[in-house]
Amino acid sequence: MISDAMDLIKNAKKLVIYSHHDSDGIASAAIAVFVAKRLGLNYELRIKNQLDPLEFSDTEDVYWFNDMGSSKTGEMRKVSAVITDHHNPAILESHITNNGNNIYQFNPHLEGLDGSISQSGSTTTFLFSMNLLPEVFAISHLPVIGSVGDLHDKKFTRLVDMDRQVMLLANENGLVEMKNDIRYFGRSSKPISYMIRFGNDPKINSLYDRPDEVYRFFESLGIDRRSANSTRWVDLKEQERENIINELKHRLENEGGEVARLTGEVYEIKSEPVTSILKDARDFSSIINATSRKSHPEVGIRLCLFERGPTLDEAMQLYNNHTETLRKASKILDGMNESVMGLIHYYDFGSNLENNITGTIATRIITHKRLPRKSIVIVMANLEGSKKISGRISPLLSEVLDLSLIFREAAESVGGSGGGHRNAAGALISMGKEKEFVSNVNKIVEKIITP
Ligand SMILES: [Mn+2]
Repeated sequence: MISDAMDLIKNAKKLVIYSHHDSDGIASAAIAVFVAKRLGLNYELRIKNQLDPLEFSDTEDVYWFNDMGSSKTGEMRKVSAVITDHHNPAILESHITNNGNNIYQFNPHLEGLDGSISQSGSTTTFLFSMNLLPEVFAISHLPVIGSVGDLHDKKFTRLVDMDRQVMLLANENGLVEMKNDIRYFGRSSKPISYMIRFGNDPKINSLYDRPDEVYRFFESLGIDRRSANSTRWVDLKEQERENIINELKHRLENEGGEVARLTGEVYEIKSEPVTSILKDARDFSSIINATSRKSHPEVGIRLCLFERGPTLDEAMQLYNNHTETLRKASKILDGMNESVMGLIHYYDFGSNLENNITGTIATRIITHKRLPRKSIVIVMANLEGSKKISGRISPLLSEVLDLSLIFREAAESVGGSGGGHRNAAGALISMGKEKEFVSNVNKIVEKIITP
């Protein structure tokens, strides 16, 4: 089957690469582009928030869907394609031939793995590409960037399963280095004052979003306000990092926090100098994500493929714009009333939110807002005549609920579509159907969990 899928791509008159608009999708796209270029294929690239099957039905072209596609196979007609994805598949088959389709599907769910922690989209794309082009080893750092971008290191504080296998390969190839260190975001892209202030996994109540307390904390360790605002974690000396970690652990112990989650495996890009903002894989992923959200995914892809100089300048500009967009969205959120139905907390931004960041905002709410331990967050925004919906569930609930299945059912019963992962899902429905959608989600959840 793999060789048939490979032949389909190699013999394509035109290859159309579709990839998802988040960092895992951009890392996947970079791998696919690398492969297509090296094989000398005639290709075109499209980065999408979601797929509209009408866009590619019944053409001569061959499609390669990365980090997307599996949830839409039921709607595809006469499509020749390879899917390398990790979202919950609508059709659990590796070769899909109904409705005139010829689709080869590579997806961890078909192997009995949980795609939301075991194997990212970029890991799936990479594993498939190893067969197509052995030189793809040269970019084995990209699946690591994609996997941490999808938070696959969160549950076990390190990458596991296939993501881990590929990370170890990248390590053997001298591209990625793993370290045991603090797990807060921003090791190479944010000043330590920011990193400690917004570090939330684990949350330290006496410091979290308390800037004055954070400065006092650093002063007690001999780091003044100016240095705290200008020094990044990777700039600190080993001894300084150790002191800070020990002090943070003390605080966590006193507060009854999750001490064990403070440190874990982190991943660094070996070829990046220590001064580089892209040194930490998670920081790298947040920057390529921003390029895509600001409609310039090609900049992120060029970063993935080792371009620097003006490309990096452009990426940083887009990153700053994206940060500003998120800051504004958070402000709107602060002034908004949430609606509650059962375990669901939902927020309808209407046309006050760029519809490609509903997922980002939903993640922010589930991580930063003080919600009950069993919560479902739903964020909506207008998208032309439709509602774009993103959902997230708390870790405790994802043990018992699969949000991708719930969203699919709830959306389909109002004539829309939905899917995604256990803990993070999305839907697209007609405007005006949103109340019905939320109440459908609630009904399905109540059937699974008796409140
Ligand atoms: Mn993904």
